Amino acid sequence: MEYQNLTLEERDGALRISLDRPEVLNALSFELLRELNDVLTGPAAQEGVRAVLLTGAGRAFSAGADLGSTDVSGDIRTVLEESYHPVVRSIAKLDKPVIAGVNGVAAGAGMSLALACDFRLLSEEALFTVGFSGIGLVMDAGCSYFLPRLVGLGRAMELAMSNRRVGAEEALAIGLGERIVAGADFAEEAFAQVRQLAQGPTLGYALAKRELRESFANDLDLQLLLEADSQARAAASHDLREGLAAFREKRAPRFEGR
Ligand code: LHQ
Repeated sequence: MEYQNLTLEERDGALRISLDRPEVLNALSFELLRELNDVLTGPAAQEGVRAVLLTGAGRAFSAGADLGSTDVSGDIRTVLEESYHPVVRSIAKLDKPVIAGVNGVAAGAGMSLALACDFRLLSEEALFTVGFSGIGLVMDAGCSYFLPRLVGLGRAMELAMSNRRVGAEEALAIGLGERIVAGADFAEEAFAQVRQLAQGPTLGYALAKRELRESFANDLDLQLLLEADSQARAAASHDLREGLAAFREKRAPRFEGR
């Protein structure tokens, strides 16, 4: 399928999805969101793809909802349920790492999208702003779910109410991002790191993703059961056998993701 608002590149088992409307800082139109969900449930879900990088073309990650085409005083519930929620759910459900490459500003629902990913690589130009309060809206598209889980309740409150801009260094310090990728070519360096991840034990990553994502809703007993179930599946994997063989033979493992 041809995409008008995204650029895809698949290399070494990793898929890079670039939001590609740089003239409006990759603002999220309905069409872009439809295409993004199509990729997340189609090409990204293929077995040969073992890690996904979501990033932005040009100088922004995403400036959030396309204020040119989104009627924010219209039926916003339906807009969210039909256009935004499928994308957030697809990222959570994808059984492989989905990494945000935050190359520039991530505002409003653009920030929500970055927070919905499994973790975030930051360029030195990364800039987060909750955005919503600047125009009289509230957090949506998962922001109020992920933000306090990442930075804690008090910081989430402060960021939501101040609407201030958080740069890469502070983002790293407070847990909005996990790694700064320095250097001139962020797009290539971040992709290289995600391609490295694509060589890992993908089934194990998928199980870990589920363990961690569900841990906030589970009590200790449920979480211990989930861990035991996950470990039983990991223990039956080809990659465990390969990992043990590589350890015995004192060589690097060649994981196949199964
Ligand atoms: C834009 C946008 C944009 C369209 C820049 N849309 N064109 C609401 C409704 C429904 C469901 C889902 O969720 C939501 C929540 C939201 O996401 S509401 C939107 C939240 N985002 C914002 O409030 C950010 C709005 N943008 C800005 O404040 C600035 O553009 C930032 C701080 C991101 C960047 O500033 P600058 O670097 O100075 O760039 P710029 O403002 O000059 O923008 C460049 C172009 O991009 C410009 O177009 P132009 O034709 O003048 O060159 C902007 O109009 C356009 N653009 N954001 N969200």
